[in-house]
Amino acid sequence: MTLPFTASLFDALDDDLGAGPAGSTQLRPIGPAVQHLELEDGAWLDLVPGWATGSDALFERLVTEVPWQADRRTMYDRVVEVPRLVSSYGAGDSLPDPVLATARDELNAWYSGERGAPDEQLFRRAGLCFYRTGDDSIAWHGDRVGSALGRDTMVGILSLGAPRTLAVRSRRTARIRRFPLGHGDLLVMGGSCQRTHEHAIAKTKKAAGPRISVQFRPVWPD
Ligand SMILES: O=C(O)CCC(=O)C(=O)O
Repeated sequence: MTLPFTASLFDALDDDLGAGPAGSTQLRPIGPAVQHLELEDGAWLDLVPGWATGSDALFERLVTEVPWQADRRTMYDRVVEVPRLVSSYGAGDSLPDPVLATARDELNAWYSGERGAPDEQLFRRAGLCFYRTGDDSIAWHGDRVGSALGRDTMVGILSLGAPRTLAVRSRRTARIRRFPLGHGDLLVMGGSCQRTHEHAIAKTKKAAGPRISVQFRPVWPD
């Protein structure tokens, strides 16, 4: 797959941040860098800007090696085409790159240790989404488990490639908060977020290069 993506376009930005050797992804310790934000009604977000550094090569491997497929999902009782590509990995599946397994393990170590997250909320599945241009997007939604099963759950998102804005909207107050996610940024949605809030990546007319979102989720019963 050929993309308008220049290697080292983003990693050059890491230089000032003391990143590791060129070409190897490093994950910063979450604790000293995490910004915690309480939203309405028991929802919260954690943000770690620049969590993964040196990720250009990882991005390129994912673009070319992941078996991307068209995305469809049920929204408002209809199955609709979602303009982006996806790939899913269940519990026990190997992830498409060892860096992603390390990322999942580091997230689980932090959230089970420092934050005392129960085992059932730890990350065991992963979904990858590929936004090819600013025309690719996902409409407002809460993740099915949180919305349909009425459970608190965590969803961890590692954003790679071109920056895109993830918007989070309270279902009760309609307040919208916008989080620009850049190359290597981590955002974790937790508490009631999937039930009491919705999130979306809107289309953008600003030139947007390709972006991959890696989402880590727990496993819940259907
Ligand atoms: O692209 C993102 O970071 C968010 C994706 C998302 O909300 C979803 O696939 O459910």
